[in-house]
Amino acid sequence: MRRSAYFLPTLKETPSEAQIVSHRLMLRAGMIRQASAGIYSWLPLGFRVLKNIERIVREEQDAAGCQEILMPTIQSADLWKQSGRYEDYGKEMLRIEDRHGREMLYGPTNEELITDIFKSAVKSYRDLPKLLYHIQWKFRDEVRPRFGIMRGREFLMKDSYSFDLDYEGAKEAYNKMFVAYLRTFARMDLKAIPMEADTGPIGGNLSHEFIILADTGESEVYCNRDFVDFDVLGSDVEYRDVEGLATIVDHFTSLYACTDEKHDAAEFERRVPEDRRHVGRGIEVGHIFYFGDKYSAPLGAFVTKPDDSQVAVHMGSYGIGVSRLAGAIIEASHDAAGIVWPESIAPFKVGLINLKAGDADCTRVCEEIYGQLRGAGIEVLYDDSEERGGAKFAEMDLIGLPWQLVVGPRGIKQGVVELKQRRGGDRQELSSESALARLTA
Ligand code: P5A
Repeated sequence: MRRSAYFLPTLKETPSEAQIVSHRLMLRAGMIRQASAGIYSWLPLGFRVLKNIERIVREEQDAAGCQEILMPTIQSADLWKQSGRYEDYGKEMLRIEDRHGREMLYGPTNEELITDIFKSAVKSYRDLPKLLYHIQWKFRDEVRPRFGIMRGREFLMKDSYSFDLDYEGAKEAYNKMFVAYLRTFARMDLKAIPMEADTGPIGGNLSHEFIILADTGESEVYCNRDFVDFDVLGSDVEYRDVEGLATIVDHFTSLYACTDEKHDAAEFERRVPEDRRHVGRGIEVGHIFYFGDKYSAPLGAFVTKPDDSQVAVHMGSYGIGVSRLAGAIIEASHDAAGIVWPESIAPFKVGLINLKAGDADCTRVCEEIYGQLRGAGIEVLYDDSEERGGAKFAEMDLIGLPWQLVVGPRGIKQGVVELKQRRGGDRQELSSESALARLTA
């Protein structure tokens, strides 16, 4: 992509309405624009990031055997009346009336709808287990939308739902998602700690929030520091290996980690040695629930068992805040100059800077490199604009691409270009061939 053609409305000034660094940087880097309170448009740079987050989430869900579907954003109120949540959800639910006077709503979550879909198709234990997910916009009329897309009213969620014959089956599904979540966040260079949590309006009695430690987070957390040392990407997970999954989950759940609602000061002191205790704040990027027959019983999702009796299926639901993750990753990875994207999430891998756009040699070398990078399938943002060098450097640092390749007249005379790594700031002068080899390796 050529910078001169790209829709990248970066801001020089720090927007005064933004209270936390990720919100400020997302606005300054031209990733999002507010449409109304808690509702945002995603501009090209931000949209690429959102798609990359989605891709990783999707790959890990698919690997765990979860099948993708797509449910609508607008739902009928009927199912919600059957589950009893139409009233319970209160003002957080956006209620809509259609032209025929029918009560509709903009879905804040999909337990009711998926249970209805499942019920119409599955009647026997033979068709279990099932794991389904979708990635869809949700609406919650939050009292205090804030921090940009972190706590929005409209936000993108990945939500999965599991259906099993009994508690043991449901716990296996829970463990699968637990491990898939550890892997998903690790691939984004995030350390997300599973913490025992309250279930709120979703319900049930077994639940973990996946939380990234950050001072700007909205959750208050208490945990054992030993979480920091576990490598979940070290080996591939075999999702059919029920024992193997349980071992990983047991390792995590044996360590103390709770959100404030579940925190018990006496137990914290008993279970965690003083030098391992961590008390702080964090950002909730995922939340998983087991709630048994809370929805299947009232909505009539029963299956026949081998002995021909009927049982309401055991269900769980598993959410990831896809749009919130864009902000969470920035909170976890930035410096004074701007965003520092992990490679897996970066909107482009390389920023190619032409230091003197009017110079024939600089432009020739840049065009050559640009063509070669694109030919090698590398995503590159080529700053071919007439701006000053200083402004180009500042903007590249702000938008946080992992690599910067700088081409200037002085270097060209010596046959070199400069390759800078955004994280850590390492710079190296080398031939354009060597730079290409590094980037395509
Ligand atoms: C689980 C999937 C649920 O809704 N039902 C389907 C369950 N869980 S949850 O914890 O309420 O939400 C799941 C994740 O969505 C993100 N999230 C938000 N992101 C941005 N703005 C919001 N207002 C918002 N509310 C929830 C969180 O990451 C949460 O873990």
